[in-house]
Amino acid sequence: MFSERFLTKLRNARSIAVLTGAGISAESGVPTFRGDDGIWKKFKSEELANFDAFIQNPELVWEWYWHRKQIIASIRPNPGHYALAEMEKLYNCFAIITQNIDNLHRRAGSKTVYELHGNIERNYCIACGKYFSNEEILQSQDKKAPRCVTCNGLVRPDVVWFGELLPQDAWNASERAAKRADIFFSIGTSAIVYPAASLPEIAKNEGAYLVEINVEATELSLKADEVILGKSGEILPKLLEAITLQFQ
Ligand code: BV8
Ligand code: ZN
Repeated sequence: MFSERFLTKLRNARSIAVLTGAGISAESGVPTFRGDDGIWKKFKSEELANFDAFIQNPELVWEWYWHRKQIIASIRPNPGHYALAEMEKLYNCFAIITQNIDNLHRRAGSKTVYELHGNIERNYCIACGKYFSNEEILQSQDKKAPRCVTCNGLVRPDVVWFGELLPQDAWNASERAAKRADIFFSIGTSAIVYPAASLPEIAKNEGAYLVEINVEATELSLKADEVILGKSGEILPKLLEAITLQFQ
């Protein structure tokens, strides 16, 4: 399944960076954004994942996020998340850079995880910045548009919306990881949302071996050194096995 060239790279790699998108969580039951069952289908991202839409219609945006919070609360990591958590133990320098907000990499045991687009399990007040867990906002009188207990400001999910800057430390750490990677994986992402989608090229420009794992070709496929077509939940356990054999 894996080329000799790739297996040699895996044996000699010192540093690995992995960019993941919605596709790695698809087999856990989390709908992707742009696939046939894509959650953008029902709603247009412009209507929902941006600050103005939130101010104009917090109830509608919250309806969408409660729907996703429910899905994410009911699912578990899949073999792809677990395989990456095991792979991390085999390399000195291993970072997961995720666009996902579902917290599944941490729940699978991955230690170094940079969340570029936030985390749906956290929420904060847009007026005073106070953080709230999902449990805390469930106490809120008005669940449809939860308010801050301290200053009565609107509470929002702690995710990065379109037109918003990514969290500075997560971005800086991800850029550093991409620049020093010997192998850069792009897994389960359509690679069209920037600036996250610029990381594979940043890595490649610094000499990384670029590997894409996806069920179909993407904007990135032509630039990749290795394109492995298939489900990440099936491919990653096989990749872990191949790497483990390399180190025996
Ligand atoms: C910013 C969080 C700047 C919220 C999300 C024109 C050109 C270039 C850029 C722009 C432009 N116009 C606007 C921009 C900027 C914009 C952008 O990139 N837009 C795109 C759509 C063109 N970016 C931004 O706005 C970013 N901020 O640029 O700020 C700035 C500068 C100065 C001052 C102020 C601001 C912020 C972007 C973050 C948006 N937030 N999500 C939420 O989740 O609710 S984006 C959303 O898309 C998710 O985070 C998601 O992760 C991300 C990317 O999608 P994917 O993860 O790739 O998911 P998708 O469904 O697309 O693909 C799934 C893939 O998996 C598919 O390829 C499929 O084949 C594959 N797959 C499916 N099943 C499997 C599988 N693969 C393997 N195994 C399987 N089983
Ligand atoms: Zn407040």
